[in-house]
Amino acid sequence: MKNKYLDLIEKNLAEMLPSENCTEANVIKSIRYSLLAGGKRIRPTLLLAFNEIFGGDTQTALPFACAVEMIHTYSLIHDDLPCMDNDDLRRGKPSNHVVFGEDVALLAGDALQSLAFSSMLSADVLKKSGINGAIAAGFLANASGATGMVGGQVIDLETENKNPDIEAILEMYSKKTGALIKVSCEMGAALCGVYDDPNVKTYAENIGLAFQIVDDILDIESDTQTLGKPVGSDAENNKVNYVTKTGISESKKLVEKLTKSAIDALEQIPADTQFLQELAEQLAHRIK
Ligand code: GRG
Repeated sequence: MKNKYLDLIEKNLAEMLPSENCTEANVIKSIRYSLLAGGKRIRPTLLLAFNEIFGGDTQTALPFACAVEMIHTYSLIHDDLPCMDNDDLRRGKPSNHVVFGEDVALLAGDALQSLAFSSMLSADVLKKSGINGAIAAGFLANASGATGMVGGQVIDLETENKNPDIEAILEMYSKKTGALIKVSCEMGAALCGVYDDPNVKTYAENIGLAFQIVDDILDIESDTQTLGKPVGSDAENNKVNYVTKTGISESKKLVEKLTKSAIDALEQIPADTQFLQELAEQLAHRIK
């Protein structure tokens, strides 16, 4: 299935970056290097697809979709730093800190986070999105912070060299990876005034968990060239994950179960959800 939103996302991400024609050009080059390095653009796609099924306007939703991708890219830049996973390859290119140095990479991540929020909360954007836009931005702030994505990363760091049980691993996944995926779906709906829809929540939570388990499987079964990032990094960092704990076959079974639950939830939404159904299947069976 072709991602019908991909070109729009790429074009808008490029347009939202500040010009390099200034004294702080180096950090903007560093941001551009990672933000425009490809990537599957899953999170902005989810946001735009949910926005569409609830009757939203894609142009109005685009700054929000790009903001989620900015937060995701900042998390990848920081995740690769020597103080975190210390990975030197990302999206098929040397990691940001390898090219720009740790100091600029750290600041590029910080600046991406600010840019995400200024992109959603500018007067022009809020004039179109109204209160729903401000609410969606608030959702993203919560999901990416200490009780969401960053919190999940902290739990992940603290479980190195430990043996967390399956429940603890899944809780960590639901924050580290799941929070941003879930909020992408919720923001798309919220921009249309749809908050707390149980079917959106079920779809989002299930594909979020499945996404991280597939990531763990690929870390074992795939290779660096296909993934564009190093494989085997969990084993190298002495991290137990769902796959090392339960095995590949059990993990694949859980991915299928989660994907089915996600699709069942979508079927409860009275709209054309075919794209999102196919996306869930595609993510479960992705090769990168
Ligand atoms: C504040 C110093 C500091 C660090 C924070 C927040 C954080 C570091 C890390 C977030 C945790 C994280 C990076 C989780 C990984 C989630 C994941 C599976 C990422 C890969 O996503 P894809 O496959 O990547 O969508 P592409 O490249 O396709 O966008």
